[in-house]
Amino acid sequence: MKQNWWKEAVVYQIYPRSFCDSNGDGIGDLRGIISKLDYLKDLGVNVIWLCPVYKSPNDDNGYDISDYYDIMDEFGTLSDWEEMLSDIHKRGMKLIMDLVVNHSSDEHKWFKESRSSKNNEKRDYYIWKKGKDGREPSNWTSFFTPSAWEYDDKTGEYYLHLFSKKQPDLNWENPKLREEIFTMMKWWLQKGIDGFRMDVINCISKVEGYPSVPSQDSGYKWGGEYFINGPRVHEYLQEMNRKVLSKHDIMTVGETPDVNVDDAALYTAEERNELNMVFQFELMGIDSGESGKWELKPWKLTDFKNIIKKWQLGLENNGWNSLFLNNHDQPRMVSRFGDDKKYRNESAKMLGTLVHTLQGTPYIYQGEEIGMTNIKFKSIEEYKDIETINYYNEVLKNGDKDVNHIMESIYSKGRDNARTPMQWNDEENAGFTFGEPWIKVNPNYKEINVKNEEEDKDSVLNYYKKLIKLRKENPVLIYGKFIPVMEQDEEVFSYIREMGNEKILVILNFKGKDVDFVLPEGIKISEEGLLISNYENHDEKLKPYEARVYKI
Ligand code: ISL
Ligand code: CA
Repeated sequence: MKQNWWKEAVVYQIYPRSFCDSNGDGIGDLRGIISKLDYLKDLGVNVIWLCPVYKSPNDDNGYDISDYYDIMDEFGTLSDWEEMLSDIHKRGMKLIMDLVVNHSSDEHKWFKESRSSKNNEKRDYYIWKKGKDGREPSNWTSFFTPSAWEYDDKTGEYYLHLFSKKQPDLNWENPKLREEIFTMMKWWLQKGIDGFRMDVINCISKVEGYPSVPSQDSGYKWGGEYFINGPRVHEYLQEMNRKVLSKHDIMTVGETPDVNVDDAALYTAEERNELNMVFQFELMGIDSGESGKWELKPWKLTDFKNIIKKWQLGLENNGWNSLFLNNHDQPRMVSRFGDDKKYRNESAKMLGTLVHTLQGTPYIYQGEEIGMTNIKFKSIEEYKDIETINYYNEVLKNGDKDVNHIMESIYSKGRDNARTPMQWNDEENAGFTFGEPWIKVNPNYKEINVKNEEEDKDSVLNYYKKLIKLRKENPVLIYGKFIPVMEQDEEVFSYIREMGNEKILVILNFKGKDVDFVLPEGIKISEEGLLISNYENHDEKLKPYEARVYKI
């Protein structure tokens, strides 16, 4: 298998608004990040993925960009950004920026021109359509709002927005718009960045005419079949690669909701000259019901294992996997897939062991490395995320659920779970800010914080440092073949990683109780072969959430 630096890297995702506030306005910023680069270097990460820091009205916390060439006021200045990049490079780390080009903010100058008149030269930078019978051009729902179309009475037409109405979709059919995007990407690459994470990049091509989803009623319907992995998406990405990406030794990861393994191979197979890897959300959907993430559904370990096996084998020699169980849109993994009460320490370590012993590039989301957990705010007023607030208001308006039911979904799946401030120490506001934080700090910061965990040899943090080091020292964990074992076991996830005559066996107990496990025949384990574990001593049984990694 071809070796690349981005296959061997461990990536750390920073959500800047919640990472570290340097000036007391309660909002994280670039100078705050600069002050924590030694912490990241010491953790052992190689690449930082920085969520959007461009100018934005923050309708969707920076995923609504009003100027791609400047830094959001709350985060600092372009010279702060340049100092941060140089400090990152000085420490031998790399920086990838978040590229949000499926849509811009409605406050972007392009949109202001586009909406000003039908014959403005930038009209077709966005997607405008007449209504039909006094209604939206099609019955698509958006990710965040009932309709994906917003009426603009200035010119009497609707514009498309797959997300909030302040996030109008850019029209990738327009070659002039594509050139504008490529020019902007080159400008950032000239500044020395090391790649991009590309926001919902598989949504940029829509089916001609934006047709309605066939339906008997007048309600809004999910139209993903008309804009996910659309007709020209690969053409656009190959053009982007030819004109921009191929000229640099960079890393690219596409965020591609709803892709399956076969689609993913089309985006990431090396000879396709598109992207290096994608984020898939099949695993992230395992506990969602038919109607989507807010419908809570129990999950089975065998389903969890089968999804991972499918992606490990599906992209072997045919692309590359990204590996994550957390990000700024997902609940905290220890609360979702582990136990954030009795066995928080053990289950956070066990889940971290999974992510760092599979084939692919591991992504650590800020706070995951200290076992941060979900949050339960007392009232909806304390929630900040537009997706959550829109959901709450929509469901309340439709009256089909009571408030407690709605709050249960928000506690379990709301994105603010991942956006409470990073917990640095046990001082006020967890050392995140000396001002009033933009969102409440999780009250468990008193015991869950970087300072405590740096001083505790058995902390999640110190385990993560060992995990990252283990991966560096064992290329078989990066490049080795994935071979599942004990596949039908509903309690234990176990697999072998093999490369040449190197063999490593991983055993993970996903349950909060002692479980038996029977090794496949022919496999012998020994204490001297043990590479890492979240328990000191090892019996025949596995202890609650016990993880073991053996050389065999
Ligand atoms: O958030 C989700 C589920 O709760 C996802 O559906 C998510 O909205 C989708 O994967 C797209 O996410 C990306 O684009 C959004 C932005 O809100 C997310 O933060 C970003 O990760 C629009 O830019
Ligand atoms: Ca600040």
